[in-house]
Amino acid sequence: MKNILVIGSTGQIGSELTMILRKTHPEGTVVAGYIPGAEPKGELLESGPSEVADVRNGQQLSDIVGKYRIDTIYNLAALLSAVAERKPLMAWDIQMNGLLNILEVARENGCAVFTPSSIGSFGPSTPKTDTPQDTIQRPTSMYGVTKVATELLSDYYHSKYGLDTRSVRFPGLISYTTLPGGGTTDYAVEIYYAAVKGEEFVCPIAAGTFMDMMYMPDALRAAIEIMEADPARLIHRNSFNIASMSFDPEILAAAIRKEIPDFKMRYEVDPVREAIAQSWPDRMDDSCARAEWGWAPRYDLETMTKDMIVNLKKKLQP
Ligand code: AKB
Repeated sequence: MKNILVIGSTGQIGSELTMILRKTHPEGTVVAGYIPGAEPKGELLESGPSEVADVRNGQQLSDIVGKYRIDTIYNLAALLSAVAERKPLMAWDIQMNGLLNILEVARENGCAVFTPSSIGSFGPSTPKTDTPQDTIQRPTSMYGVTKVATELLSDYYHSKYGLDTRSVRFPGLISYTTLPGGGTTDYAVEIYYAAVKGEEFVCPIAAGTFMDMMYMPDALRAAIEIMEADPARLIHRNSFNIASMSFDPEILAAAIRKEIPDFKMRYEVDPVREAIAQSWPDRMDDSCARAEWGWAPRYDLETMTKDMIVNLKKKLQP
């Protein structure tokens, strides 16, 4: 990786990934791709070039790839699961037509492509615990449908054209930098903001509903390490299960109470998000990622919670 285009650079993952790539690849150029209305600001804007990169505009992507001699594309453009249920056609347009544009531009220019998949690519007929790498994928949400299709299309471009496509199935991602927008797992971020502000948290996910989750530093490392992995070792490509922790709202609240003992939570379950969460695995088996490219998480619930609270206290102080 030398010259990299991050599409969706101002989102929850992109805003942090772009900055890390700029620091770790000082010899190259890391272009922050964004859509109008979500312009980069501050350090993200000042530390390198940025360009409007709408995945629905193939010519625009082709121009950026040519201008900066891009060799690697991180495609982080997506409507998350709860929003995709409200806007299924737009989700399809961004996730599928957008991906096709990216893969075509990558094919013409020899770029490697990372397009994340998700725990959302699984469905109610998938084994819920120790979800295998290769298993039933029959999701019932539009987000999940696009994620399975993303995996298949990315693998197709690899086998048909030799394109270097690789990716991971992200769990719910937790960070203190940029808020997620419209996912089923967002509660696991919002709960920390409420706790640090001293507010009661109203939880949209039911007690007893487990999902895989991951702290953002581990997720960013995974996104970089999979793209730098020795291709000769990769049996799989799109996409690898990666896991680090699994909890329900009760376990998360208990972990927060170890740091903030008077934290309070009550439930107002959102039926849309709860139904999606119920259809996802409780915990994935990530042994293929461990064996094929050395994946290992560094954070667990306790260390993540301590770090989230310390950093949110700094961020939210008046
Ligand atoms: C969502 O909740 O939609 C995402 C995901 C798990 O892919 N965070």
